[in-house]
Amino acid sequence: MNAPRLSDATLAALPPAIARPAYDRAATRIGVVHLGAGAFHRAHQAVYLDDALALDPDWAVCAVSLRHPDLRDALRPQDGLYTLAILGDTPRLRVIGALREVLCARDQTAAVLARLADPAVRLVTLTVTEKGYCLAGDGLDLAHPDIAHDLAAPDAPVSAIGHIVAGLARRRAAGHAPYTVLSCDNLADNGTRLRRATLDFAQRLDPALARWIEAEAAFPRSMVDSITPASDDALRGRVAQALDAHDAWPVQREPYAQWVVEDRFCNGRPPLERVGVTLSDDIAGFDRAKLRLLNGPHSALAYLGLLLGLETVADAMRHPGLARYAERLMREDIAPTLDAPAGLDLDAYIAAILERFRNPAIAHRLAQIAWDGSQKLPVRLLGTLRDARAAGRPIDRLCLPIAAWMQFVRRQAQAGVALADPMAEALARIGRAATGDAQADVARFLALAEVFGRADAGLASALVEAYRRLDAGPDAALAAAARV
Ligand code: CS2
Repeated sequence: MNAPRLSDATLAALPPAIARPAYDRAATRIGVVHLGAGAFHRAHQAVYLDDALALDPDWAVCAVSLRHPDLRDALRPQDGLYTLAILGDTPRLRVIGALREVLCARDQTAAVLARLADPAVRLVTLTVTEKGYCLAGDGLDLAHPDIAHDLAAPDAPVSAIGHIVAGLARRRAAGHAPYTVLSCDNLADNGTRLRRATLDFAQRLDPALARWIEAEAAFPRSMVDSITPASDDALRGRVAQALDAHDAWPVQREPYAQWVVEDRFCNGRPPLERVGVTLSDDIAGFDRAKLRLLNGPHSALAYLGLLLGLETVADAMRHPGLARYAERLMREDIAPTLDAPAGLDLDAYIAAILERFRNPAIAHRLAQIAWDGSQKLPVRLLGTLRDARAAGRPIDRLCLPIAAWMQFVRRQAQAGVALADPMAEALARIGRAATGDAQADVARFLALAEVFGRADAGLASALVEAYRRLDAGPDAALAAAARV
């Protein structure tokens, strides 16, 4: 009770076991604007940049939430400081100082655009999740309401793309160099797709601006990895006790963290290679391996685990049938679709991921991973499924998590529970209409071209079979899949 608030003024008084910034915060300058200031950014990129600030003071972060003021309001009284709990065998707590400014774009548009225009800012990073890119096919979804809004009102943007272009337009007008735009989301070819979307937007606005961006700006691709469960009461309690100070919004993650970045920056960069970031040319190999072998099985565990009444990833890995299924899926169905980049041993990579999933020190809720299935399944599982079919391999095991997602949607919709998904409305309609007639239910889902593209009869019948099996009982369905 009445514990002091974590802030610059109280930092020195924290117990010695709490790690803290190894540099003078006041001497740092904001060189990075981050769009999408969620827990993942604060547990991952901000931590690398916190290390980088001890080597070069030019890369402090202005973290921007696009919509919600909560983070700004929580961190403002804390001077942007927050605690990261690293949860492995021995939990460690560390106060991160990299965020020198936290803004909410919705009510601070002018401040955000001024920051983006500031020549001291040389890097814009993003974690806005799959849906934040407003993509349709290979390019930008011009019909997306946020994009339509930003094209009509480019000086009052709401989307990430609208902000990126508004900032670049201001810099060009002022004769400043552009910034590098670095996507840190779980999307294959994230930088390439972001570049395409940015150019599509700029082209509609001003073709000369688009040409300038195309020639001068850089959009490196990156792969990010660290399991970051949402902050919960257990974390807040742990942090309050250890700090003897109040932190309104700590974050948590596992000890493992990886960041692989394509070394294509247009306006300088932080000393990333000195703080554990891998700079690589073969980013596609890494990002495909991670999306398919970690995120794919994660989503599979989520939908199948929820149907089994389980709560966390560690619980799912304690369910013998589900754990066995996940491992077979990874080794026999997913790994054969990958060309491992030099230096990546797929067997060891799979073993390490399974070990991370089993981590008993974190409670990673399956319900969190189940969000946004319509956006996640195409990048995580449907590409693997397509490749497996093209190679003539069996697809029964791969169809199970897709059918489990359909069953999950059906169950939520029929229980009247709102889905966290940008396609929630369409999904709820499909879920409510489901009757248990597998053929008809699956056909309604497959009609979602945004998710499935053009699904053919072969895929449909494999999914119908998986859907039917799950209806008869997820345990039996898993046992059958593990036997195939
Ligand atoms: C998870 C990811 O929530 C999810 O969908 O699959 O956030 C996953 O934990 C990270 O990508 C790990 O790097």
